[in-house]
Amino acid sequence: AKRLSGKTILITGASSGIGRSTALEFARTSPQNLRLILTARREDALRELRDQIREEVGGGVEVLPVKLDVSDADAVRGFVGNLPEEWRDINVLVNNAGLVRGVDRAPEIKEDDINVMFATNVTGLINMTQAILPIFLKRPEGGQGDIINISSIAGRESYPGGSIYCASKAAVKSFTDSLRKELIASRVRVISVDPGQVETEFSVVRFYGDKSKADAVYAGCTPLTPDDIAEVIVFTATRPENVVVADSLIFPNHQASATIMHRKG
Ligand code: NDP
Ligand code: 8X3
Repeated sequence: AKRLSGKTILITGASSGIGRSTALEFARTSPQNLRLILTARREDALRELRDQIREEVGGGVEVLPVKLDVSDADAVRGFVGNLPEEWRDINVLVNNAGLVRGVDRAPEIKEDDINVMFATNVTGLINMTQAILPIFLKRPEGGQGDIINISSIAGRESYPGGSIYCASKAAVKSFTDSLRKELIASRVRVISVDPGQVETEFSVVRFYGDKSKADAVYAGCTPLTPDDIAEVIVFTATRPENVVVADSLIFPNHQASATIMHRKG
């Protein structure tokens, strides 16, 4: 908690799932003297989360909900300039916003799904990083701050029906690895957190809102909860300054690869 004191944390995709849990976990870990900038397209959900954080930990954590579509390059470019002055000194960027759409295989993959996945998961994440990094680079010793990118097992191992999503997460992995090398002369920490199966709205989004198809993904399994991943994210951000948890792969106990799951019954 001491290591987070006075810091400003920016989380993308904080309206649901892993991003939402991460906001709560930061607040619980450092209930005094913390600022959270919570962003997503659904502003109502962000305001509800702000109220929940206030109720749980009190006023020691200040929360600023900001509507932001990471796939809107102009919005991302103007993002920092539109923040109130006292919120601009960001220390930790959690690039979590992301999504999967469909299970189609080439040549049937929908053009719109391809574009949305790349615009959000890849270009959105890169644009966010470029928008925030100048803030980090103004600090001493060549720059300071944490960039925590949420990739996936899908970025390490591709599977049929997931080619575009997997390619997008592999792109996140390559970008993250390059960035860590580019920033080697700074004190900026570049961190990759790669979850396996986590039950969130992820599969509901994948099946365009069809909850029964989403539920079937987790049949006979005990998936990770978003809180499980939030704990890892906050762990990486609370290590001593010289410790970089560069890369973590987190599975539920029944999972051993993108496609190898042990299902009960
Ligand atoms: P959820 O669908 O529950 O949450 C996704 C979040 O991303 C939402 O808050 C959503 O907010 C936000 N988001 C989506 N598109 C945009 C956009 N264009 N601009 C801003 N925010 C956006 O899924 P998860 O919590 O599971 O997903 C979080 C991250 O974790 C993603 O990057 C995902 O790829 C990754 N991941 C998930 C795994 C899983 O099994 N669930 C496994 C491995 C990685 P809103 O709709 O309000 O904009
Ligand atoms: C989500 C994990 O394997 O369902 O990133 O695509 S997977």
